[in-house]
Amino acid sequence: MTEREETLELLVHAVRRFTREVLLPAETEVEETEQIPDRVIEGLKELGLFGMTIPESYGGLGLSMFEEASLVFEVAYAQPAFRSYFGTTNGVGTLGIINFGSEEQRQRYLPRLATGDMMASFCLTEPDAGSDAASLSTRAVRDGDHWVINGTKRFITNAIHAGVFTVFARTGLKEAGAGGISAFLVDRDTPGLTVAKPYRKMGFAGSHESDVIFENCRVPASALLGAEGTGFKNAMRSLDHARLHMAAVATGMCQRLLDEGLRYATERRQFGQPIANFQLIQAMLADSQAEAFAARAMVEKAARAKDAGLKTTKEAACCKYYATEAAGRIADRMLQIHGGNGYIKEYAIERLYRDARLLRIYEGSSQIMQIITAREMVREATN
Ligand code: COS
Repeated sequence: MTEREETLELLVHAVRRFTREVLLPAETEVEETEQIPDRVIEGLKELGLFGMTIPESYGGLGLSMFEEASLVFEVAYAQPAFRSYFGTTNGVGTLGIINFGSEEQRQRYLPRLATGDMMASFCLTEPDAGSDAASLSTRAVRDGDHWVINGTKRFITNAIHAGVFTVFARTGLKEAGAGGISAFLVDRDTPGLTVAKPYRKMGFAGSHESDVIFENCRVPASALLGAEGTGFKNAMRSLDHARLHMAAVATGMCQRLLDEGLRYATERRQFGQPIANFQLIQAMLADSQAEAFAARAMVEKAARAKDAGLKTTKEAACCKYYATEAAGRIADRMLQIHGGNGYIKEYAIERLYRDARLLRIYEGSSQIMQIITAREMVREATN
């Protein structure tokens, strides 16, 4: 085993222990209060999880995709709001700064993001631009050595906590489509930036999503992230990474759902024996185990390919599609195993079932993952 592999093993064990000892016991509290307790946030910071993707030279852990996925499998065993809390800071909210930011921008943000002292959000989605992200209508107009941003962003995770927002806005003509979109780093305290009250949701209690409104929000020319007109492509590159991360989240959740169902099936007795003895229950367990195993194997293989420098747009879309759909099917089967008890709030499965539903929608719906996969297949076949 290399030194790096040994360090990863230690980290995985530390995160597993934290998940079992701190996160799982806090789940009910988070569901009731809709807040992540301070002791949990401190623990996440101590483990360095806000800086998983940030290079060590800026204070982060500098993990490879495989290493990141290995930690995410563990932390996503607990309800997904915990992972969401640091997810945007080492994911879409920060990847753009790491990959396309100037040295000045990196120095300005990354060290604080790596420690969790500052959080980051990613502002792409709009009320009328969801799956069709390139149709966004937020505008940035050049005014001397400033840009003036106007528009509304929707469902922005961690907006109420974020210190910096990566904002996608149209700087070119509408006809320029994706090529007319640029990205900006906007500080939280910039006049003209307003964060609305978080939405009330079906699940994911403790994860906060809000609208972010820009009204004549003036940012300096130095806030432009990457070259003018490259914002959309850069967003897609960040999403390629984030979708693999999200597939790892779904994989962690598959394991948790499976464990909840298996525990219940071995403890619950009907017809004089544990229901796990019945073949129709076993079929649900076996199908779910096979899918959880496949999801993990897919994520690990795609992560290794990404670390080897290969383009993994298709693989990331396949993984996100498969792992999140598997989590949905497993959640449904495990709730079925719980019978009437699965429908009441005393059992974690009721909550996890609602949480799992979002995985197939956010960071690109299953239908968008199918489209990306098929487009890449056609492109490869015809090029
Ligand atoms: N990496 C690099 N470049 C990419 C890319 C990727 N993964 N995906 C697209 N691009 C480039 C394309 O090559 C194209 O550039 P050229 O014009 O130079 O060829 C440009 O970006 C536009 O791409 P495309 O034509 O594929 O854009 P579309 O508008 O057809 O749609 C989808 C692209 C549907 C894939 C995109 O809008 C999408 O991902 N939608 C879902 C958005 C989403 O996930 N939202 C969740 C919230 S954000 S957390």
